[in-house]
Amino acid sequence: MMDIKVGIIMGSQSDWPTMKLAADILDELGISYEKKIVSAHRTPDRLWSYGKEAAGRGLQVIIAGAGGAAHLPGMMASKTRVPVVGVPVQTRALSGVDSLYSIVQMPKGFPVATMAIGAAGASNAGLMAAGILALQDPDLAEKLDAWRDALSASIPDEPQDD
Ligand code: RP5
Repeated sequence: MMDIKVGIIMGSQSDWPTMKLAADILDELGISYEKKIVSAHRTPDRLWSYGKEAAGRGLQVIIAGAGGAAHLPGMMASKTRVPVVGVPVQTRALSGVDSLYSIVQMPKGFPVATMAIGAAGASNAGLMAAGILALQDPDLAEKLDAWRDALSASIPDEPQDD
Protein backbone atom coordinates (compact mmCIF):
# COMPACT_ATOMS: atom_id res chain seq x y z
CA MET A 1 0.00 0.00 0.00
CA MET A 2 1.25 3.51 -0.86
CA ASP A 3 2.07 5.80 2.05
CA ILE A 4 -0.65 8.36 2.56
CA LYS A 5 0.91 11.81 2.16
CA VAL A 6 -2.14 14.05 1.92
CA GLY A 7 -5.11 14.29 4.24
CA ILE A 8 -8.28 15.85 2.86
CA ILE A 9 -10.51 16.85 5.74
CA MET A 10 -13.82 18.68 5.74
CA GLY A 11 -16.37 19.90 8.23
CA SER A 12 -19.34 18.04 6.81
CA GLN A 13 -20.56 15.55 4.26
CA SER A 14 -22.07 18.57 2.50
CA ASP A 15 -18.52 19.81 1.74
CA TRP A 16 -17.59 16.68 -0.19
CA PRO A 17 -18.87 17.74 -3.65
CA THR A 18 -16.45 20.68 -3.40
CA MET A 19 -13.59 18.83 -1.73
CA LYS A 20 -13.86 15.97 -4.22
CA LEU A 21 -12.36 18.37 -6.78
CA ALA A 22 -9.14 18.39 -4.73
CA ALA A 23 -9.25 14.60 -4.60
CA ASP A 24 -9.77 14.43 -8.38
CA ILE A 25 -6.53 16.36 -8.94
CA LEU A 26 -4.63 14.06 -6.58
CA ASP A 27 -6.08 11.04 -8.42
CA GLU A 28 -5.00 12.49 -11.77
CA LEU A 29 -1.45 12.93 -10.49
CA GLY A 30 -1.30 9.56 -8.72
CA ILE A 31 -0.94 11.02 -5.22
CA SER A 32 -2.19 8.90 -2.32
CA TYR A 33 -4.58 10.56 0.09
CA GLU A 34 -7.20 9.91 2.72
CA LYS A 35 -10.51 11.73 3.15
CA LYS A 36 -12.20 12.35 6.48
CA ILE A 37 -15.02 14.33 8.00
CA VAL A 38 -13.49 16.26 10.89
CA SER A 39 -15.66 19.06 12.23
CA ALA A 40 -14.24 21.78 14.46
CA HIS A 41 -17.66 22.25 16.02
CA ARG A 42 -19.35 18.86 15.89
CA THR A 43 -16.35 16.55 16.43
CA PRO A 44 -13.69 18.63 18.21
CA ASP A 45 -12.05 15.55 19.77
CA ARG A 46 -11.61 14.05 16.30
CA LEU A 47 -9.98 17.30 15.16
CA TRP A 48 -7.62 17.22 18.13
CA SER A 49 -6.43 13.67 17.62
CA TYR A 50 -6.11 14.10 13.84
CA GLY A 51 -3.90 17.14 14.33
CA LYS A 52 -1.87 15.50 17.09
CA GLU A 53 -1.12 12.43 15.01
CA ALA A 54 -0.74 14.00 11.54
CA ALA A 55 3.05 14.55 11.47
CA GLY A 56 3.81 11.21 13.13
CA ARG A 57 1.66 9.39 10.58
CA GLY A 58 3.75 10.92 7.77
CA LEU A 59 1.18 13.31 6.36
CA GLN A 60 2.95 16.05 4.42
CA VAL A 61 0.02 18.27 3.52
CA ILE A 62 -3.47 18.65 4.96
CA ILE A 63 -6.18 20.10 2.72
CA ALA A 64 -8.95 21.39 4.97
CA GLY A 65 -12.29 22.63 3.65
CA ALA A 66 -15.13 24.16 5.59
CA GLY A 67 -17.98 26.59 5.15
CA GLY A 68 -19.61 29.31 7.22
CA ALA A 69 -17.95 29.62 10.63
CA ALA A 70 -15.06 27.73 9.09
CA HIS A 71 -12.72 27.09 12.01
CA LEU A 72 -11.41 23.73 10.87
CA PRO A 73 -8.36 24.81 8.80
CA GLY A 74 -7.15 27.30 11.41
CA MET A 75 -7.67 24.95 14.33
CA MET A 76 -5.84 22.21 12.45
CA ALA A 77 -2.96 24.61 11.74
CA SER A 78 -2.79 25.38 15.45
CA LYS A 79 -2.44 21.68 16.27
CA THR A 80 0.11 20.49 13.69
CA ARG A 81 3.15 21.82 11.84
CA VAL A 82 2.07 19.89 8.73
CA PRO A 83 1.21 22.60 6.16
CA VAL A 84 -2.54 23.25 5.99
CA VAL A 85 -4.13 24.36 2.73
CA GLY A 86 -7.55 25.90 3.44
CA VAL A 87 -10.54 25.76 1.10
CA PRO A 88 -13.41 28.17 1.82
CA VAL A 89 -16.55 26.25 0.84
CA GLN A 90 -19.22 28.33 -0.88
CA THR A 91 -22.23 28.92 1.34
CA ARG A 92 -25.81 29.75 0.41
CA ALA A 93 -26.31 32.65 2.81
CA LEU A 94 -23.10 34.58 2.20
CA SER A 95 -21.62 32.96 -0.94
CA GLY A 96 -18.54 31.75 0.90
CA VAL A 97 -17.21 35.16 1.88
CA ASP A 98 -17.92 34.08 5.47
CA SER A 99 -15.84 30.94 4.92
CA LEU A 100 -13.02 32.92 3.31
CA TYR A 101 -12.81 35.43 6.13
CA SER A 102 -12.98 32.67 8.72
CA ILE A 103 -10.03 30.88 7.14
CA VAL A 104 -7.73 33.59 5.81
CA GLN A 105 -7.16 35.91 8.78
CA MET A 106 -4.88 33.75 10.90
CA PRO A 107 -2.71 35.35 13.58
CA LYS A 108 1.07 35.27 13.20
CA GLY A 109 2.45 31.85 13.96
CA PHE A 110 -0.24 29.53 12.63
CA PRO A 111 -0.60 30.03 8.89
CA VAL A 112 -3.22 28.53 6.61
CA ALA A 113 -2.49 28.69 2.86
CA THR A 114 -5.94 29.90 1.87
CA MET A 115 -7.31 29.15 -1.60
CA ALA A 116 -10.15 30.78 -3.54
CA ILE A 117 -13.78 30.18 -2.58
CA GLY A 118 -15.39 27.00 -3.89
CA ALA A 119 -14.53 24.83 -6.88
CA ALA A 120 -11.43 26.69 -8.11
CA GLY A 121 -10.07 26.76 -4.57
CA ALA A 122 -10.56 23.02 -4.09
CA SER A 123 -8.85 22.14 -7.39
CA ASN A 124 -6.03 24.54 -6.60
CA ALA A 125 -5.64 22.97 -3.16
CA GLY A 126 -4.93 19.67 -4.89
CA LEU A 127 -2.42 21.39 -7.16
CA MET A 128 -0.80 23.20 -4.22
CA ALA A 129 -0.39 19.90 -2.38
CA ALA A 130 1.11 18.39 -5.53
CA GLY A 131 3.55 21.29 -5.83
CA ILE A 132 4.69 20.86 -2.24
CA LEU A 133 5.21 17.12 -2.64
CA ALA A 134 6.92 17.59 -6.02
CA LEU A 135 9.75 19.48 -4.32
CA GLN A 136 11.02 16.08 -3.07
CA ASP A 137 9.66 13.84 -5.83
CA PRO A 138 11.08 14.22 -9.36
CA ASP A 139 8.53 11.82 -10.94
CA LEU A 140 5.67 13.83 -9.52
CA ALA A 141 7.37 17.07 -10.60
CA GLU A 142 7.41 15.75 -14.16
CA LYS A 143 3.72 14.79 -13.99
CA LEU A 144 2.77 18.17 -12.58
CA ASP A 145 4.73 20.00 -15.29
CA ALA A 146 2.96 17.90 -17.93
CA TRP A 147 -0.43 18.67 -16.33
CA ARG A 148 0.29 22.39 -16.40
CA ASP A 149 1.58 22.27 -19.99
CA ALA A 150 -1.58 20.42 -21.09
CA LEU A 151 -3.75 23.07 -19.50
CA SER A 152 -1.83 25.85 -21.22
CA ALA A 153 -2.02 24.01 -24.55
CA SER A 154 -5.82 23.67 -24.20
CA ILE A 155 -6.33 27.46 -24.19
CA PRO A 156 -7.23 28.68 -27.70
CA ASP A 157 -5.45 31.68 -29.20
CA GLU A 158 -8.70 33.37 -30.15
CA PRO A 159 -12.21 33.40 -28.71
CA GLN A 160 -14.84 31.49 -30.71
CA ASP A 161 -18.44 32.43 -31.47
CA ASP A 162 -20.95 30.29 -29.56
C1 RP5 B 1 -19.45 23.62 8.33
O1 RP5 B 1 -20.78 23.98 8.24
C2 RP5 B 1 -19.20 22.65 7.23
O2 RP5 B 1 -17.87 22.78 6.80
C3 RP5 B 1 -20.19 23.00 6.17
O3 RP5 B 1 -19.60 23.72 5.11
C4 RP5 B 1 -21.19 23.87 6.90
C5 RP5 B 1 -22.59 23.33 6.82
O4 RP5 B 1 -22.60 22.01 7.30
P1 RP5 B 1 -23.92 21.12 7.22
O5 RP5 B 1 -24.95 21.82 8.01
O6 RP5 B 1 -24.27 21.02 5.75
O7 RP5 B 1 -23.53 19.78 7.78
O8 RP5 B 1 -19.14 23.04 9.56
